[in-house]
Parts: sequence; structure tokens; C-alpha cells
Amino acid sequence: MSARASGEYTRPDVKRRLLVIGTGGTIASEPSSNGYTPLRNDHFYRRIRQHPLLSDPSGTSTPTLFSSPVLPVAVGVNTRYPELITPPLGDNEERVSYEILDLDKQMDSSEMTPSEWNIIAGLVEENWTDYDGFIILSGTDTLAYTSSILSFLFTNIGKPILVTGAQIPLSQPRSDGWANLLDSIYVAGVMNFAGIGVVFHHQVFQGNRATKTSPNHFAAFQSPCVPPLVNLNVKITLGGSITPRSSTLPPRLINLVTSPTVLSCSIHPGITGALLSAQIEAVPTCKAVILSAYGSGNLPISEENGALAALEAAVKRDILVVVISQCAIPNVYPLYTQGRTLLSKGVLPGHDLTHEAAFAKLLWLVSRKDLSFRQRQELFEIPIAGEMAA
Ligand code: ASN
Repeated sequence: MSARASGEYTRPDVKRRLLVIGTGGTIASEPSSNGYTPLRNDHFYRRIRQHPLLSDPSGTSTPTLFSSPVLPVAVGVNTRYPELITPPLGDNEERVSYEILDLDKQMDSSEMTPSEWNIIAGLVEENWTDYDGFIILSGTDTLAYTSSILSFLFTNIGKPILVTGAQIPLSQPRSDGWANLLDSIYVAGVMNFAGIGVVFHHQVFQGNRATKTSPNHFAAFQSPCVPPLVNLNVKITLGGSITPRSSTLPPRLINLVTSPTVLSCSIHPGITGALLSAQIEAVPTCKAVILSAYGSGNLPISEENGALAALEAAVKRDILVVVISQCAIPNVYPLYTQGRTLLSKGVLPGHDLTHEAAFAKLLWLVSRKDLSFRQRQELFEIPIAGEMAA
């Protein structure tokens, strides 16, 4: 049972209670002889507990020395660490309480799969009423995939689910993870913000519009087609309207399919229909294909190339085929003969979807057992969670 559910909280100045779900990633990594790796131990919690901006010793009964004992609680296979309380964060001296729940499997985010998303989403759903918001700590490599899938699983929610991480581990000097975590706690705990966001380098991006743009810059994420939702500078400014908190409950959670269903193919000079068919045929469980095509959605269409015929054959086998743009600022619209011909074969336009959002939307659609192929096609063309322009 969480501290909140067991009624352990007493402080009147604690504005909100958050659950921080740790999955590993750089933010939680330690150096090893084989490079940075997230370990399954309490070092990450201890580092946070001793940081004066993230944990106020007067706020909890927990001693703050790095060496003092920690009494984690096993929650199934996962580990929940004792509650931490921030120093006053808001203009009205509000404090935020949070608990870190570390997943059993701490991983570099390149190991992330739909199975882990099912676990994360299940934990959020299970703890929905006990907490005022959720922060998912992830590696940055697949962070935008995680935030994108959460946006489809948790549409129109009344609480925040923020995803954050770091480029340098908390265990190392100059870590950006401190600021990313503090900003996340501030947005989820003090601001009136609901929905799925990526918090990175003092900005909040819409979860299904964000993409990782650099493995080096602290400003590692952008949302190329829409402005950031929040800029956390000296002054906090909003890039548009943000969804306020409400008592809206999350939709009934669906279980994501874990067999390989969504295939991603990149168009490149020299691609042929044979190369595309070989990839599709190699995945018997394939239910959707993302084509990352040139520019506004172009690819070679000559008969001898065979790409169009390969894609048409896939659509006829009830495989959703969608086209997105390889450009850094994506936008698919049928301007050229190539793009128009492609769409005339039943391939669906991905408009300004990022690859991450396209992947998440397709995974969500093929996981919806209640939908026919036709209904999936129709829903793909409609924005479900603000993931693309109408
Ligand atoms: N490889 C790391 C990860 O995605 C990168 C990072 O978190 N900065 O887990």
C-alpha cells in the first residue's frame, strides 16, 4: 500500500503527491567497466534523498545522509522507496511529496518493449487514485516512444503523466537529471497541468509530438510541428493552452500486443518492391507498416521497381500501411505524382506525425481487438490525442 493510501501523510503544506516510476536509463546509471548502466540498487534513491532541492530533511522522518539505511518496500517484483518531500517549491511555499517506485528491470531504454509499456501503464492505472500525478523516468533513446504510447493509452486524463530522463547520469558531475527531475516535480506537483508531457531542459513538450534530436545537447528533445507546452525559464510561459487538472478518469486500459506487429521501413535510393516485400513477409504477425518516405511522402513508383505493388498487396492482406516523412519537420501531403499514386493504393497519410507517434498510434490501433481493419484505417486518419494536425 502506498504511503498515501495508508494515511501516513500529515503535512498541511504538501500540495500534491506524486509517484515516480523508475525504469533505468542514463539518469539512473552508474559507470561500469563496460560503459554506463542502470543498476538495481538504492544508490539512485540515496542521491536524490541527499539533494537539498529535491528532499528536505525537515519534511520527512527519513535521515538524509547518503550512508544511512534505506528501508524499501517490495511491491510485487518492484521496489518502492520511502516518501520524500521537497522544500517549498511554489510561490505559496507549496511542497510536493513523492515516492520512487523502481521497476524490477532497470534498463537502458533501447531495451524498452511494449511489455514494459504494459507494466508502466498498469502501475499508473493501479495507483491512479492514490497519487495526484506520475513521473516516468526513462532513458532518452526511446523516451518519446514511451510518452507517445502513454498518450494513446491515457487519453483526456485529468492528471499529469510526465516522462523525463537525462543526458548525464545523476551519479556524474554536471548531470542535467537534477533539473529535469525538479522541473517534472514542479510541473506535476505545483502547476495546474494534466496530460502526457516530456520534460527536458526546462521545457515541457506534448508527449506525442516530441522527438529526440540530439544525444549530446542537454536540449535533447523538440516537438518539430508544435511549440513546447511550457517554458520553464525565469518566467514560466505557456506555448499554447495547457489542459487543466480535472477529475476525469483514465479510459479502460488496453493491453498492448507484444508480438512484433508494427514494422518500420525506410525508403532510400535503390529501394525496391522486393526489398519491401521481404521485410513484410519476414514478420508473419505484421499488422502495420510505417513507411518513412521522402519529403512530402514520396517514393519510387515505376512498375519495374515494384514498391507500389508490394504495398498494395500488403493493404489487401489487411495490413495498415502508413506513410510518414523522413524530414526533421515532417508533413505528408500529396503534392507530387509519387505521393498521390501511393495514397491511391490505400496507403494512409501520416500528416505531421513523428515516427514515434506513428509507431505508438499503430501499436495502439492493432492492440484494439474491438476494431475491424476498416475501423483502424478510419481511426488512423483522425487525431486521437492531438498527435497530428486535423
Ligand atoms: N542510452 C540511454 C538510454 O536511452 C541514453 C540516455 O538516457 N541519455 O537509456
